[in-house]
Parts: sequence; structure tokens; C-alpha cells
Amino acid sequence: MDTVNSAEPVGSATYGDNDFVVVANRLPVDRDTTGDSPGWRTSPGGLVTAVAPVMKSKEGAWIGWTGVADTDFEPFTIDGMRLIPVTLSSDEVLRYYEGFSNATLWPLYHDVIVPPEYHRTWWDSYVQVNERFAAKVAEVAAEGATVWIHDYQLQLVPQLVRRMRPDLAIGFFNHIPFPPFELFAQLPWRDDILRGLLGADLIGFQRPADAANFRRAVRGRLNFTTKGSTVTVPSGQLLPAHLVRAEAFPISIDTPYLEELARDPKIIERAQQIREEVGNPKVVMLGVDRMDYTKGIRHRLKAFGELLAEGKLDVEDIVLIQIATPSRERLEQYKIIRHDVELAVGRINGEQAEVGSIAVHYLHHSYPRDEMTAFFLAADVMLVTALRDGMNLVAKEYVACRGRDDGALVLSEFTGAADQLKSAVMVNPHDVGNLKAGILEAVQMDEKSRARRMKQMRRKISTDTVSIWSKKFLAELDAIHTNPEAIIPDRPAALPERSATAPDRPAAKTDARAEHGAGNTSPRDASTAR
Ligand code: GDG
Repeated sequence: MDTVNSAEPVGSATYGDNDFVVVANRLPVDRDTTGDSPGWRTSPGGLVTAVAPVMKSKEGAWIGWTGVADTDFEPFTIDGMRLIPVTLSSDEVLRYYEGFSNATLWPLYHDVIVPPEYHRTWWDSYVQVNERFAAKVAEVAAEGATVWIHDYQLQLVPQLVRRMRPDLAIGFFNHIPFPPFELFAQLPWRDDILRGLLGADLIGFQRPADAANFRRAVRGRLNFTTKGSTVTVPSGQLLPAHLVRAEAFPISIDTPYLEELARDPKIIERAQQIREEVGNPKVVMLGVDRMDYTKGIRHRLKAFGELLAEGKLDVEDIVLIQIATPSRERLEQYKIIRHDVELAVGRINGEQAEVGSIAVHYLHHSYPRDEMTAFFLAADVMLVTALRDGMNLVAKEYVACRGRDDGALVLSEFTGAADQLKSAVMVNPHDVGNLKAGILEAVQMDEKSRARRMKQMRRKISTDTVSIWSKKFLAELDAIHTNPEAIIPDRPAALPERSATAPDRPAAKTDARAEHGAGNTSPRDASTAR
């Protein structure tokens, strides 16, 4: 595999012709080997919907891995999008993707729900793959192009790209949470990651609290000044001196598309059929998640099992459909969560079900979008009980499908979506008693309250779509890149910024208060490949 000298500038003669470049771990396609000759199947997700129009209106390209290891593919075009594959070896899939991305960063960034593993060989591979992505960007981007890098697998790419191509407007969006400083500080390569991200002009996070955590880490570790959401990167830090904006851009969904699907008579009929197939109970509850320990599937099953055992819910009246899409199946922690979930489902059904009245319908596979919409339509109560989640699109998708303002959403306060869907029944999934109370409240809620709360949430979703999200992000990136000085002075900080401390000292108290005040009061591994 080639290694790349990241510090080497690329001469303008080799610049590409793409004015807009999306960079994500995965391309928005899957290899399809079912036909006579292998081809590609698009895997549409919110991100594709959001960026496809920009890619078509400008000369655009998407850089990412195909999902197939050890194989080089030439760039190709699909649905009008130019896709530029980056090759990964099986060893890199193991170390960069499954290892550093999903067994180091993923648990660390999700509140250490399971212990993150720190291995130097995984880090080396992460650096190498990030360098390969950055070199591809430098090769294909036109002079002055806009580059939008996505997610935790590629946090070094902004810095690497800036050093090779200072002419580019560089945006980064983190789809998952950014952890509190005290947790982030565990990471042996914490300063490299911070510098990596600070190569961007604009860094977007899901919640204000994530952006605040990041800025606090920057002050605490690198001693850089921040004012409001602007970070000043001084010269001589393996980066050119520049200003960076780090702030919240909560992602959303393709609301109009989902609303339209939810009005489709065939899908409405299918929803009715699903209800009949599960025995036409009074209440259908639904959970839709990747099989991931962050999603709180075990916690929700425990709560549901106890409510049945205590007689507060009756198996003849209620059924839970739990769709748990297969994910990261080679990783130990994912084998454990699958095992635990399956044990819990077996136990609840064994103890509570009757012939003809199954308590939990557990489905460990993925479904086409139409079928998923039918499930959303069939459900009276949606359970989103993540222990920590950057946003949680499923919560928003359920709301978008409830065009008749019926249905109730039980939503974990540890999701980004909780910042926006304030009329949901909020729960703390760590507190089984509170979770049980939330489920009961949603099940027993009268029609009028359901309608009022759903209307409020639908209003929010209708003005908060993924296409508006991407437009806002790109407009701000453009503004910052064109006129960086304009981002100073910034919105005033909640409390005065502290003076910078030496890198190894913990942050001062006033600072911590300021930051906490700011925010704490895809059948598939989706398009950025989970
Ligand atoms: C990460 C962050 C953040 C799931 N199963 C099927 C299917 N899905 C779709 C859902 C939804 C998407 O996959 C999952 O998105 P989530 O947001 O719920 O969760 P993550 O995959 O963990 O996503 C998260 C997100 O990035 C975006 O920034 O919100 O916090 O963790 O769209 O509907 N879709 C289909 N069949 C399935 O079986 N068609």
C-alpha cells in the first residue's frame, strides 16, 4: 500500500477539476455481486440526499472506501455523482476501521459505555489511512474548491489537507458526540486528533455541548485561545495560523421524502398488514436501531419485561417489535450486545408470551426504506432509548411519518435529538424506573395529548431538514473561508473565557462552568458507514 508524504505541497498543475468534494469513510454504494456481472447498488441515506444536489450543480465528487478490501477500483459515476474510491487492505479494515475507529474512538466518544482499547498499531494504521484520504483530496480538488469531510474515522484529514492545499475551504462534520474533556484526555493521541480537526475552517458538531467539549479540549491541551465558537490557531503548530469556527449544526432528515412515503397508499396498507401479522394488539411499540451497545436496547427490554411481569402491561394488549440491524459483527463488544439482547428477548418471550401473543418480535436484519416506513406507520409508540447518541435520526424519521399527528415518542435525553424534539416523553435509560414510567406514560397517553405533542415535533422537523442543514453548513463555510476576519468578534461567550493553561493542567473551574452552561443544562451501516 502506498504511503503519502502529507507535508509535501502538490503543485497547482496537478489540481483536479472538482469544485465540491465530499469525503467520508464509505462511498454511498455497496458492491452488488448478485447479478451476472458485479455492479454497485446505491445506499441512499440523508447525507446523499443533502449533498447530491450540490454535487450536481457544481462539479462534485465523493471520496470514500467501497466496503470491499484489497481491491482497487477506478472512479465511476452513479446517479450523476462522481465517486472516487480509496483502497483499504484487510489489515487496515482490521486496524483503522474496526480497531481505531470502532473499538477506540466509538466507545470513547460515547461516554465509555464499554472500555475503549488503545493500541499503537491501530493508531499507525489510522494515520496511514487518513493520509491516503487527504492525498486523494489534494489530487482531485480544483483550486479554491470546497471540501466537506465527515466523521470520526477521518479526523486527521482536515490538517493534512490544509498543509497540502491551503487554497481549499475545509469543513468537517462530526456525526457522533464529542466527549467531555475528562474522557477525551484518556486518548494517547489526543493532541494529534485536536490538531487534525483544527485544519478545518469550520467544524460542525451535533449539539452545542459537543462543540463546547471540543473547544475546552483545545484550550486545555493545546493552549489555544477560543472566543465564543472561534478558535485562534497560532502559527508553528504543524498548521498555518488561521481561525476556526467550532459550533453546533444538528443534522436532520429528508422530511419531505419521508412524509410523501408515509402518504403512499401501498405503504399505509402494508402498515395495517404488519399490525395484523403481530396479532392486532391495542398497542404496537417499535424500536429500530443498529445492533450497538450505545442504543440502549437491553435497557428498553429490561423495562418492558418488568412492566409485563408486574402486570402493568398485558401481553394480549401490547407487542414490541424490535428491529436491530446487523452492525460491526466481527467486534467482540458487538457479539456481546447481540448475545445479551437475544438472551433478554428469549427470556421475556419465554416468561411472558402465550401461544398467539408474542411479547417481543425481534428482527435481526435490515429492510428497504418502504418497509421501514410501514413499520413507523404501524407503531403507536416509538422507543428511542440510546445511552448516548450524536443525533438519532430514527426519532426524527418516526415523527416525520406521523402525518396524522398520532403516536408517541419515548426519547432518551442522551440523544442529540432530545435538544430538538422537546415534546417527546423524555427518559433517562440508565434509570429503569424512569424508563418504565416513560413507557407507561406513552402507552396510556390520551389522543389529545399525543396530537398536541406530535404536532409540535412535526413542526420542528418540517423546518429542520437535511437539505437546510447542508445549505447552512456550506454557506457558513463559504463565508468563513472568503472572509475569516468576519467571524471575529463573535457571539459573546456565556462567561468570560479563562486565560489559557499549560497543556497538562486541568481546566479552571470558571471555564468548565462556561462550557457546561453552553449545552449541558443506513439496511446499513449508513452512508458514512457505521
Ligand atoms: C450516526 C450517529 C447520527 C436502520 N436500519 C435500517 C435503516 N436504518 C436507518 C435509520 C436511520 C439510520 O439508518 C440510522 O441513523 P441513526 O441516527 O439512528 O444512528 P447511527 O447509524 O448510529 O448514525 C447518529 C447519525 O450518524 C447521523 O449523523 O444521528 O447519532 O450515531 O436513517 O432509518 N434503514 C433501512 N433499513 C434498515 O433496516 N432502509
